[in-house]
Amino acid sequence: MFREGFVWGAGSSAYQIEGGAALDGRGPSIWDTLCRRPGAIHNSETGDVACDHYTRFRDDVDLMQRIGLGAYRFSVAWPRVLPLGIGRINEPGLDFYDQLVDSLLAANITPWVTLYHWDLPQGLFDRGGWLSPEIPAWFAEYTRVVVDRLSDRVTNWITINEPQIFVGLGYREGKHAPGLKLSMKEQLAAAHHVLLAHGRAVQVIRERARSTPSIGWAPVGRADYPAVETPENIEAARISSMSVHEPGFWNNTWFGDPVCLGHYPEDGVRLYGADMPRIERGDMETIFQKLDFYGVNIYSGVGVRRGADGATETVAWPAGVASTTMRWPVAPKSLYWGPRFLHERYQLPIVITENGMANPDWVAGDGRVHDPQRIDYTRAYLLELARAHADRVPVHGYFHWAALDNFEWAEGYKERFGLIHVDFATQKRTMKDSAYWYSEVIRSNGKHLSDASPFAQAAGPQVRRVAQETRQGVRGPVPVPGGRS
Ligand code: GCO
Repeated sequence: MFREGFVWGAGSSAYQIEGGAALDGRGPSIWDTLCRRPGAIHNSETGDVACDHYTRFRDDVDLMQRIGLGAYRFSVAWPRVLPLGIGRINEPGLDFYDQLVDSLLAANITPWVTLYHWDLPQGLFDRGGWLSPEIPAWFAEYTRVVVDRLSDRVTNWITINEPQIFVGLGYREGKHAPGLKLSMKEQLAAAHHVLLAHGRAVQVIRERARSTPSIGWAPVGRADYPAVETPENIEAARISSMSVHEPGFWNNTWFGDPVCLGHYPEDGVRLYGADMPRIERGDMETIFQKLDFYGVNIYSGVGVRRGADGATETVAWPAGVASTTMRWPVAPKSLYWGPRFLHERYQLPIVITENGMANPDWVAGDGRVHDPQRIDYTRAYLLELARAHADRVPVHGYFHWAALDNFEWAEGYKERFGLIHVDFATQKRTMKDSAYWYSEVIRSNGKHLSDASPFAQAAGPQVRRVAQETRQGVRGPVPVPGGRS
């Protein structure tokens, strides 16, 4: 169902889980700053403590091992390693990642390191942040520090997470850090610097890594798919998935084409006209570095068809469509068509670097966390990913978002994405039903997906078996809850 050696993982990012904001010399980031702005974050919540992963990481790695994760994607906090962003190195910050990597390896979990998941050092923001033409050099310096320290053990690297979102929500809509609403010209300049930073980071990793690296990135994936799979609708979806539709960044190609093809997409260049960023000699060569995989974060998608006039039309969602607590419609086909179209265009192996859902999970009276929606969602998406694999799209891995419930940016702690429930008052962790289910998926390399839904009355041997074992206190191949707080 999936290739041999398929990577089964889960993910996180530093600001969302670490906490320890003031510990061991970490510098402030733009997210610390935004969290203090009245009205910016749900309930005025912050990442100051988050999951307290900074001090509890060993326990968290134990839980990941119990799930059976083959890989764990986490990000390094730039301001923990370089408190001002450049210059002085904070050794205790680096030590933390050293220890995290060692614990993962001891648990047989392969670390996948993201270099930038949105927590820009405030000190660099004060010097211009992503608007500064110097930032590719700053990012290269930071990358060098991390690679020099971790690359004897880390081989999987992701440069930048979701440029579309941190530029779009951070510099355009003002909802994410640094909370700005800038002109299109400035937004495009920031985006150009992001692309250059990506390219410089790839160069640094290739030059300095001590073990042969595998390098990718993790943009968000816009997946428009044929609502009904006719050749005309498939073509309409392909065009729509690979177009710059309107000003802004909700597309694949504005960032994807420069990174993977070496030039900006023509439709975008036409659309932006005089707002186009200044492109210095050599810029596009710097941006266009060989990658080993195309990582992509896909949560939802939209069904389209070819309209009567030949243009692509979006098919409206039916009333009451299944959706998550983020109000993102459940659209499993996005995990077939997204990877397929991206592979067609960019000719790289695909790794799903994020997929998952927010759900109103709580610890039930029986001490467990029942999240059948997450199981059903993930199963349906993974079946579509398996279909992509069967149709020869080289899909090399899948990282569920997220390992733990965490700080969901402007939504604070109200949205729960984890396989592991976190009680933020006590920091108690509880593996959700989905975590047990996922461990079976991993163990069977996906074969478990063809069993009917594990929570269904008629076909729920898995959950029933786990429940039985729990009652009898038997430790089967599937880890059972209890005994951990
Ligand atoms: C993202 C983010 C995650 C979010 C997740 C759910 O890359 O958007 O990487 O940090 O928590 O996507 O919104």
